[in-house]
Amino acid sequence: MQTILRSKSREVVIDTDGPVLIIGESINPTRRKKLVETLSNHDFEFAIQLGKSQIDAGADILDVNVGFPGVDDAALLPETVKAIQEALDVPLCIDSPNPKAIEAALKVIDGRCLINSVNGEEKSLEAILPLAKEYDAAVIGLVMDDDGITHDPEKRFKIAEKILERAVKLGIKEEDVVIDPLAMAVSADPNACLVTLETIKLVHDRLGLNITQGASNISFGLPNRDYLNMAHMVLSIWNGLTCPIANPNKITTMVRAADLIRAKDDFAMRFVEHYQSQQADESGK
Ligand code: THG
Repeated sequence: MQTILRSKSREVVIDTDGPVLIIGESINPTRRKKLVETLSNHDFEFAIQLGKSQIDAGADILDVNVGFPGVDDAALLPETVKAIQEALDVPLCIDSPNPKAIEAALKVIDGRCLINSVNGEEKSLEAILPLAKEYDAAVIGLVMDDDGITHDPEKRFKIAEKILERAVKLGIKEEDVVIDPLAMAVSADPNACLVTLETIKLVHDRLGLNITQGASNISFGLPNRDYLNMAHMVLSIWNGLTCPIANPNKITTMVRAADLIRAKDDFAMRFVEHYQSQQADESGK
């Protein structure tokens, strides 16, 4: 199954049979005061810089989230999208809980983006899926619904199936639905990661869709978070994760290693290329 995204001049294919692609998470004001300050002043240089450094570190797609308290994201998200796509030639993943902000961003997108996100709530399905259809975008489906978040993988799978059915009914192609199985803190619930891993496997085996996931949710409240995130990420990749939302500075080497081990990187080309590009960056510093 192939989800095809485009920027001004490049096409990026998220392929269930291919290597893992990385959606760079860093254009997100969570714990980035400087991003809040600069975006509030309609100064996009810092956001562009964050995008560029993620591309250099291995990001294939950039998540763009401008959510912070008091923001008018229906105005700021399209403005940010315009500035980023003028400077950088990678497809975008537009990340907002506000359908008005999503629609405003879709209006200015150059190419074909990923909407982040719809979920199984009736209100969300009705607001977001018609936008994906109208503006020819792919869409991430979060497996939660009007009853909240379930801890039963079969129930999470059912929500994924519902989102897919509703999308297909509107004329959205099934390859344009990317499922997020939800990753929760393992410090709060010992089964949290297992539920996510099993959901990934069910969606992969039964629906064959592309699968995304935030990299760092599982490790809240614990030390050595990067290692925990990486262990979870490798197991998720083995079960069918194809496009994590993560910090490429932290996960690209591990992703390349996992791809090589899974025979998705003939003659270790991508693994070695990444190593060499990191060496070049080091000596250039
Ligand atoms: N699923 C989907 N979309 C999502 C998430 C998800 N979007 C938002 C979030 N979760 C993923 N994005 C981020 C962005 C920033 C951070 C975490 C997740 C963050 N960064 C820290 C910082 O910058 O200090 C830590 C960075 C790091 O560990 O490298 O907190 O789950 N569909």
